[in-house]
Amino acid sequence: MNSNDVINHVRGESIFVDDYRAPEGTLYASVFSSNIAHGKIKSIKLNDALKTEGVERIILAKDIPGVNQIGGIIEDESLLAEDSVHFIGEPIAVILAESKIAARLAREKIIVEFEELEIAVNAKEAAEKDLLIIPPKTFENGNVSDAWKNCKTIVEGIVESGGQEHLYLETQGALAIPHEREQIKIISSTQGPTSVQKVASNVLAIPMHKIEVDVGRLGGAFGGKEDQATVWAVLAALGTFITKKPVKLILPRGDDLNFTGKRHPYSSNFKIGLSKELKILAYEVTFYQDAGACADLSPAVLERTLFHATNSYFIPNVKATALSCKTNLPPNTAFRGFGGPQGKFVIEAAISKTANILNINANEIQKINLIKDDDYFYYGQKVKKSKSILSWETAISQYQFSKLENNVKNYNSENRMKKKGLAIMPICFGISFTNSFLNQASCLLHIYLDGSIGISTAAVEMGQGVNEKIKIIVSKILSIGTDKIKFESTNTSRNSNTSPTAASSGADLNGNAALKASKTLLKRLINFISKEFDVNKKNIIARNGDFYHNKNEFIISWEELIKMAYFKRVNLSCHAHYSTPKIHFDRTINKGRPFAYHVYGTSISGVTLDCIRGTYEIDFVKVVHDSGKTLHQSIDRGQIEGGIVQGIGWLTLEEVKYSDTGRLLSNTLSTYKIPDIYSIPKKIDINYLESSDNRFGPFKSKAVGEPPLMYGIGTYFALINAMKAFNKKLNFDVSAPLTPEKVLMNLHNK
Ligand code: LUZ
Ligand code: MOS
Repeated sequence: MNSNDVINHVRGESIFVDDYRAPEGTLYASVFSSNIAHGKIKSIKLNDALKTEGVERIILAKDIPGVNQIGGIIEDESLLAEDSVHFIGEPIAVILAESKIAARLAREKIIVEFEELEIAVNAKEAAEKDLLIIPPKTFENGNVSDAWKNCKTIVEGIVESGGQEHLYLETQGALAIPHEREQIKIISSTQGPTSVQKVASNVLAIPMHKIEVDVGRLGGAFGGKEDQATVWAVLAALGTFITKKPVKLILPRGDDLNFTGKRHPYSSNFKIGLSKELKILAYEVTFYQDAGACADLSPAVLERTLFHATNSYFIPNVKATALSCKTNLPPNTAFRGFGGPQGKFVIEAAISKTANILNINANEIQKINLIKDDDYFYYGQKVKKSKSILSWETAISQYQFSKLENNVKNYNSENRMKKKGLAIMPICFGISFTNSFLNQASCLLHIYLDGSIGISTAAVEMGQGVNEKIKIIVSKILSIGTDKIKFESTNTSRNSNTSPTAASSGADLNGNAALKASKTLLKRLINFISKEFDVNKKNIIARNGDFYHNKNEFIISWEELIKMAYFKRVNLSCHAHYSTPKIHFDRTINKGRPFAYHVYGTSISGVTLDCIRGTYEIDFVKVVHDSGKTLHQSIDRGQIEGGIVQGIGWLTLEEVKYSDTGRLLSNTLSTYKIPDIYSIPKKIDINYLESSDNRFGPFKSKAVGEPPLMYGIGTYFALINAMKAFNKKLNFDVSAPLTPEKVLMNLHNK
């Protein structure tokens, strides 16, 4: 977020989709959805609803002119249910009315008769019934079955991790506006404008060039708008296509919570084997992913779980299998980390359980297994410029770990009903979309007559500060102030065929495209100066908006140069495209080099547990983070702090609960608890481990969006360690989230 954004956000002046003033004649949409989790639709009665005052039209599946299909990876999801429904919240009808109230009132009057069918509401149950989204996937290296006999210690266990609600401040929504000749402009709160454009084109049976998707900014997304913003945008466009009127569709918070998918819950079985020296020799794991009722992004999420199954550790023999299980819940989707956190949580649980059995600290196992340069990740990528050991050792010394350990020991021997716990969490996260083709971006840069600049990239600003980072890049190349640069909205007419802003790579990909565009323009301008002023272009430099020759001989100011270049008919615009070099992955053998690079880091979490109440406080999270050369320290700090808190929330407080009939129970903010000012860590220390060896990031920066979320995993194990200090017989197959209720039940378990 740039400083202008901060001020405008605080003043409430920033424009989100619902803030666009509705054009005259706008219709408001309300979505009627299934209230059973699986069944056949026997009849739909609209009569009473249609009679509601102000209702213009109710749209059903049969009104769709093109294909009734929105599935991105697999075509298994209809826009509007036709004959059957597969989860509670599946859209069936869209009411269009003159006011929001009228649309909502009419919705109450729609009557649908169902014939209910059997449902599955958890992953392992679905797997037993063979309800899979795709065939099981296995990544393998070495030979686990041979390795067990060399292991001194073998430990098996089960690990559960729960879902997580994105809870972006701005709910899902879109405004569709008709133009002449069947053209439609969609203003959407989406991370993926091109997905919206493509799906709308299929659903409306019109070519993509007739649909313009525009994204100003999002009030948060966290992956929840990577794929799942599309349905609402396309429903609005469908309403516009049919009525020829503008349609605004904004989900009220309750609908948003009930209708949309979340982070995937996982249930996993592991087996880990260690040598006498605590080297992990073999690791076998099976992940059961709860995909919900349709594929959505689940196969890609599943794959990232496999990529991150070994976290920051080198393990010579690994067999990891993952099943994407089809349940009757809203389709689960991208969420910061994209399956990576679920994979890392299991290996950390395996290490924690093993340490408990061996009566040692988990960090003794963690430390000697950290991956280092010239090792290979088990999917075949060679390790280069690893910061795993460096960040670990820096954290240990910088934060005086042995002193922290002694504090805990002393506190625990002096207090009977209060216990402290400590844990270290190393992270290692691969940067790039795992589908190589998505790693591309573009930028359109205009220099206007007065020297001001307008820039538009494929990146979507969602509060993560990508636009400010790109401004810094352009300003550095052109040597002009960021105040001269304005960011345009993300728009499919300016940048086409865009990848979603996701996978932590928005600033890398779009920043590199902007870097290319600015360099091209700078070169053009320098050539122009060289010709006009008859000076050697090698001796021309740009500095603070002016151009100099031989270091200090002033030639011309930026403004004068631009004016002059215009009159001499120099092209002052540039469009550039960037694609990440050297990445590939072969899915026939599941080996390759899928990631441009990895982001590493180490955190130390400390907690204090009240063993009478089961409540806890997080005393601190201390981090050494592999930041490369950061483009903007406070933006990166915001990402790291937010990631830590969101990771802690996922594993401690946040409990997504469905009933046996597939109904979301935690569907309000009084029943779904996210971290607040009282439950966040008392202290977050961040030490940037700077380096300048990342040639894939603009100006040697590194991606920062997702990796810090996984520091939160350390806090979970700090809690486990505090519980262990109280109850030596603690059952280690406990699952996340570790809510105070769950802590209390387990603390006093014999
Ligand atoms: N989306 C995607 C992602 O399509 N592929 C990825 O690898 C990914 N990773 C993180 C977040 N979104
Ligand atoms: Mo994301 S989970 O990078 O949208």
